[in-house]
Amino acid sequence: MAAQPTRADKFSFGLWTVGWNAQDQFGSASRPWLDPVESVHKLAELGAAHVTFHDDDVVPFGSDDAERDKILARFKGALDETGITVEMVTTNTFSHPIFKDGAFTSNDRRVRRYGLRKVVRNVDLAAELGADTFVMWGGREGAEYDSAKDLNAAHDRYAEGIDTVAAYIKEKGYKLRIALEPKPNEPRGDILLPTIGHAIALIDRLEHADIVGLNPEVGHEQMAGLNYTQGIALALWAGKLFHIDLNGQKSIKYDQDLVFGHGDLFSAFATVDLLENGFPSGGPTYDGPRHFDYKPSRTEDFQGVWDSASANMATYLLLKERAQAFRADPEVQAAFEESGVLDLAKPTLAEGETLADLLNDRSAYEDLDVDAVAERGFGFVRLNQLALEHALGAR
Ligand code: ASC
Ligand code: MN
Ligand code: MN
Ligand code: MN
Repeated sequence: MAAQPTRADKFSFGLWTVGWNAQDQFGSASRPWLDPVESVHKLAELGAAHVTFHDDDVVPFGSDDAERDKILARFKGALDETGITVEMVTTNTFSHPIFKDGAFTSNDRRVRRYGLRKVVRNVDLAAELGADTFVMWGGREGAEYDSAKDLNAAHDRYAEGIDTVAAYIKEKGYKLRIALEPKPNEPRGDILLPTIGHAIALIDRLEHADIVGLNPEVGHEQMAGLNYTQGIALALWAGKLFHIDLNGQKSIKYDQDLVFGHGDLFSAFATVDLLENGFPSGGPTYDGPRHFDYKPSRTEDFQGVWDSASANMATYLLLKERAQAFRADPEVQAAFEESGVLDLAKPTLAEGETLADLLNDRSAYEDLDVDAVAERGFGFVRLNQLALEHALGAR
């Protein structure tokens, strides 16, 4: 049995996750619309600390100002009653047909200007609700055909859009930071900024890069065949891991948005190990919310929806307990030592040593017995088996 989640665990859910009515490409909704106010109450009861949402998840697209104010007042009431806070807000720039060719990178300038207005309006709401992070998932920023986009101009417009919003955040004095969410494809044939690495490359060229980072999603990286833990490690190293979207995915296929751990479980263990325990030799750590972006499967009724919400938290807590036992095991520490895992933190050149010194060090090259050094076994398989036995609760 997993421990009961508490607010201290910082679990967070998108309202679009539990609220998804399960309409997909091939079939109509299998569940009725779920009132966000009900979701806030239910998630509070289950042990979550925060919720997140797209503007349209709470206020239907096209609502006038009076209607919007009324809906938001009721929503804030639910937050006050439960103590649930909004830690992240994001903008839906993908559902309405106006965004069929993207928002910031649509070939139609009217759409780009409209998209920017929709995003900025939502930045004000995010700040008003006290959120720390403003996510941008550019799901429609892309193309099906290589001839359809001037890709140089598209990256210019993407950067222009992000920088314009970042400048606005600074000008207003909001504490918000922007987090870009990469995804390789779906709903577009190919999406711009398909991976964590691509997004970091663009961020590095922004004028306001200091407040722009990442919100990597487990399944999105795995759809590209990539290792999620390695990806968020790069983001941490670069000081850009602002937020995370946890879920499950089974290999390279459509975006499954399964419960966390219901995809590649051993990879999820590595992710929790990094998030909870940090790198083996120290370094930057992640302190933000543990945010789930999953979809309760279309087969589920509301009981299944709430069971799946709890399953995300239970799995996370079980893996956390297992990962802590893994690191605390003296055998594991010895195996780290033996495998050179801890040695990697040592700079290759000694303190004060220059490349010229290295070039003069005959023991490093001319006199090195390369065959003898090559004989070393690293013991990674044994180390991995220790991790697996801890993950399975066998140790
Ligand atoms: C987001 C986000 C996603 C998408 C998706 C919409 O804001 O993080 O991955 O929207 O959940 O269905
Ligand atoms: Mn997804
Ligand atoms: Mn996501
Ligand atoms: Mn998603």
